[in-house]
Amino acid sequence: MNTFRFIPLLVAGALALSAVPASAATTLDGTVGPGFTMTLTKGGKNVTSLKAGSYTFRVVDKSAAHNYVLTGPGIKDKEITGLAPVATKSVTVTLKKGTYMYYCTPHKSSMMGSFTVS
Ligand SMILES: [Cu+2]
Repeated sequence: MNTFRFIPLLVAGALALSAVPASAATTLDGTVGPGFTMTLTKGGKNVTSLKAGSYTFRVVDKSAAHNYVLTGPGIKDKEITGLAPVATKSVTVTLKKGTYMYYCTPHKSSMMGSFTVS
């Protein structure tokens, strides 16, 4: 076997792999308020199931009466947007297999949703 022909192939292969970052996060869109509603969508569709991996939650909080909290495997009641300010925030997290829930703390019984990760 000709070693000098093989080496350029290895280099080309390494470059091709490094061109695709393993940590590329998928963006999910969340909204909360101004009424007693909250959503989580991906490409305009309600999120009910996802593949495990890295996701950026981009949350638009339209009310000072609500917050947007995410909880599930590896994530314990993470507040993405808080109660006081009306704000838009992006948080990148790693989702593992299991069931996640998003909710508003003061209105958890009515303002919540869930999705599964496989
Ligand atoms: Cu609320």
